[in-house]
Amino acid sequence: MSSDESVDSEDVSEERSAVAPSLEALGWREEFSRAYAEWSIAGTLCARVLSERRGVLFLAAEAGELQARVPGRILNAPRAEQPVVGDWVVVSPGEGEDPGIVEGVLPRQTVIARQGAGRATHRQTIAANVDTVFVVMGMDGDFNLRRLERLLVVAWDGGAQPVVVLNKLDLAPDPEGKRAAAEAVSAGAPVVGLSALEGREIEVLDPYLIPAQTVALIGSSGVGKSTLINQLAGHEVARTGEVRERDDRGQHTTTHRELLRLPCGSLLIDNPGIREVAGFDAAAGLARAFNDIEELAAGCRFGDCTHRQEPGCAVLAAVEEGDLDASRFAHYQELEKEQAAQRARTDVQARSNTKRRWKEIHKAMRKHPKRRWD
Ligand SMILES: Nc1nc2c(ncn2[C@@H]2O[C@H](COP(=O)(O)OP(=O)(O)O)[C@@H](O)[C@H]2O)c(=O)[nH]1
Ligand SMILES: [Mg+2]
Ligand SMILES: [Zn+2]
Repeated sequence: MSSDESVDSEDVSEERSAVAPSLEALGWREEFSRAYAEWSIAGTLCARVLSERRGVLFLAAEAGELQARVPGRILNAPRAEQPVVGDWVVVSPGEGEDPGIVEGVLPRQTVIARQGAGRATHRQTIAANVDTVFVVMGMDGDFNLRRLERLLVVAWDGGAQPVVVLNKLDLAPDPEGKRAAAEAVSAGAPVVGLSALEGREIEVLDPYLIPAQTVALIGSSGVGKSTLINQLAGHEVARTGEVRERDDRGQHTTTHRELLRLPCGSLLIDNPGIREVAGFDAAAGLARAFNDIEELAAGCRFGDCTHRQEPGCAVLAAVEEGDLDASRFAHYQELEKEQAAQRARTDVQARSNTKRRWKEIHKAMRKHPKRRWD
């Protein structure tokens, strides 16, 4: 990253904090008011998380932007309880320039979650309070219907409404064909095509860019999420391209915001953590993303039909007759298997947690033999 670019992002943040938006403009809702009313810590305020770096949050509040530290009590809590971009947090502000202290996270309306990396069994929330998810995919070599299905499962599972954004229209030899193919697997989610780089057809997003509503962009690296955000913002607010994103990690990017407010008042989340969304346990999202198959399954002769070889299977019949695409069905089965495996791993982990807790209790009992535990 060249030095003038980092200056650029400084300028942007200053501009933004000069005009402090109301909490409503930042996405505040009635539900948060109700949750906050239960907090009895005097002198606290509510703020929205713009980004998070090593236990320090960059926040937007009614009085402007501020920073706050996440205390050990919260850092040591289960991962799902830790603040992420888009969250609303309760903060005790610091004196003068000192960062504030995060007291807690208000209950989330929606989430974008993925399964933890490697053998981790916990779900990792990567963004919160998202109304709309732009599922971004390139119409170039990146175009992949199976990946699209997977991303739609993730979007729906967290409670947000997905919109499929097919980018790189300028590189697509057959954009209408791509669009039709995407529509066939999108289970009712709108599908739009545009070129973020050229700004072509960008206005197709207007209906989804609503003031005070939050849009998160998900999709593989390189599909043009940051380019799209810059195009919508009208100037460079997000870093684009592989090389610079890698630079990002090595440098002090304290002014980098993942949640941005567009001139139209809509809120956008460009989170590097949302790039890869792998292996998950997302039953609700799976059912929604493949509602065509779930509907067919209602017509199977047996209630517990696995759609493999049972007589009277309506799903297999649909594949046979060409009403259901065989590769879509195969992918559905694959995701279902993945999910069952994930659930089994989670169960094992839950059992060992219980065992560990009891061990600790027994140890404590030995230490305090006179204490009553009933
Ligand atoms: N041809 C073309 N290239 C694009 C388009 N949108 C983005 N790109 C390029 O794709 C690369 C990755 O874009 P970036 O926005 O960083 O992707 P991200 O990883 O999803 O944030 C960059 O080189 C962009 O210039 C587009 O609509 N058309
Ligand atoms: Mg990017
Ligand atoms: Zn069946």
